[in-house]
Amino acid sequence: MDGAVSGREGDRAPEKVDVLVVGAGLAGLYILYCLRQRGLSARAYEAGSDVGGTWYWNRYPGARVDVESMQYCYHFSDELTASWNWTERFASQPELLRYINHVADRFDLRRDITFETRVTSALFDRRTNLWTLETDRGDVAQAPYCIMATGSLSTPYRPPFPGLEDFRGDSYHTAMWPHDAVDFTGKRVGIVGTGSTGIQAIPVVAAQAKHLTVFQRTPNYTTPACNRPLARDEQRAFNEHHAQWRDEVRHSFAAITGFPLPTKFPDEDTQEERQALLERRWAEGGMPPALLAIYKGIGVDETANAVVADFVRGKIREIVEDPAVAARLCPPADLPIGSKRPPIDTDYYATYNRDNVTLVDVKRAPIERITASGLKTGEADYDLDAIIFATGFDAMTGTLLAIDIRTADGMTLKEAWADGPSTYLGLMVSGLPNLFMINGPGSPSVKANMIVALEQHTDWIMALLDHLAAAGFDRIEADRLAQEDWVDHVREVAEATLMPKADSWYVGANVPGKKRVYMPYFGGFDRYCSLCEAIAADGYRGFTLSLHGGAQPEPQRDADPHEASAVS
Ligand code: N01
Repeated sequence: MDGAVSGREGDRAPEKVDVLVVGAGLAGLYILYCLRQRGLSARAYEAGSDVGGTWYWNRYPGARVDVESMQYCYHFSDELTASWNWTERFASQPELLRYINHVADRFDLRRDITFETRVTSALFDRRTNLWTLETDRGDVAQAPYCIMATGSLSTPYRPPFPGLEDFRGDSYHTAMWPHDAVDFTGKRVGIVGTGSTGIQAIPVVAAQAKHLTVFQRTPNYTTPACNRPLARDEQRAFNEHHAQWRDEVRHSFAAITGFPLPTKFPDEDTQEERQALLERRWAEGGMPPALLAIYKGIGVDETANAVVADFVRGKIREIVEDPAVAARLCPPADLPIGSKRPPIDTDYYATYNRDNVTLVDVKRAPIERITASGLKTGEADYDLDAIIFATGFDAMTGTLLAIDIRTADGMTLKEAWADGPSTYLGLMVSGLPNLFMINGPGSPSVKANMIVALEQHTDWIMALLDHLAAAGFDRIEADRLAQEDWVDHVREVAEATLMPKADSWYVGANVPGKKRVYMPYFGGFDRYCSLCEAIAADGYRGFTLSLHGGAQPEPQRDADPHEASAVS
């Protein structure tokens, strides 16, 4: 890789830098940019052979973003914004990857990244105040600070169906898609999974394959993306108001704008008014809140939620010609809309009207095994030439826990998270000084526009590094009690909503044995930003700042953090 510098030649001393970064996706690149601006040295490690993270790995047919392209990009530089024109309302994966490469080139970021290298361990020594990273290729690097920019959905999950090694056809996981185009022409293809990924891939694969069999366990609600080409004028108008947009987005619930906020509860409208409004929003399509934020209360009240859920079920029955298939596609009444990640689609339900598409219910008759010629459920054998696993990720914690993160005095992340992830603000873990997470569990992360969220996290960390340097400190640690308060707050916020009801990856239910904890912070991006700002302004309340060794810490805050709860 051009410009990549490796620390791996022979047994030489560890590479020493100011900050270590794990991951060169959208977060890792922005961190490198910010560190460079400050004159701080960095080494980033990236498992892929190039930049891009999610958009590097997820190359499956139909992959595209579901936040409008103009919003789903960096916003730290007006010049950068002006240097790029999106071609579609919702950009496709190839365009997103071109954009990310454009950013890496423009700011010459690759020279701090070691590619095709996976970090295997991270060890903090309190005596030296250094993190030491080791990689699967023998690199060793040290720095006082380490930032995990490892992504929320970066460890693919494939259920351990027996027999995959016997399969004579080709198999794919959507998050490890080959770089060369895959041609399904003339093939009998099976796809397992109808989450956001399956819903995007199914219409595209169906249009190419001889036959597509969809193995669905839980039917999903999806609404029309209404994707379309983006006019230059729209981009120009957006760019002209970029500063204003940045301010608006900071005060928004999910770090996106562009849909009317609800003003009424559903029962404040008549049945006819509700139907007319829902029809209008369905026809306009767009980002998930276009329909999910149509009325107040949809996220917290089952009756309000059912107004939208029933409407979508009605649409499924309207679009899908075979009533038995439509019934199979309708999500059950006890699955609130929005409690699983709400996808948006292009022709998803209509795809089931094609003669070459079959929908198989694997809730009723689960997949038993992969066979030499295809796949076997409790009811039938299916002959297939290719199987696509759109079965998701070990989300939010999987990638961090795959790295052996520990301190020399015996604290390990694995043990700390045995009962589910505990963090302070989704930024740090008590007991692991100077280690930061971007979009970690306990932060808005996957419940917000991820790029706006990663910029906010990175900016907060950069301001903190400036503060530490100016104040003569070199260590920060989250206080245990502040962390406990935060974990309680994250749980209470989620429990006041319908969100934890679904067996979703948000609660880890998709990975057998994973502790059930609602992982993202669902209190709103706006509220979260205000809290982060207030905590920093209050001398980093809930954190202990110190100078290692020598003169002992003048903790900025060592009183019982319950006194001034971080979340008050
Ligand atoms: O993964 P998922 P995904 N037998 O976990 C099924 C982001 N994303 O890759 O629902 C049979 O949602 C599982 O069934 P069930 C987005 O945040 C964004 O689709 O558990 N089926 C489900 O249908 C998204 O939420 C974009 O019953 C099995 C599917 O596999 C996240 O990535 C696009 C099974 C997994 O769905 C993950 O989405 C794509 C089994 N043993 C993704 N195990 C955009 O920006 C699992 N399944 C648009």
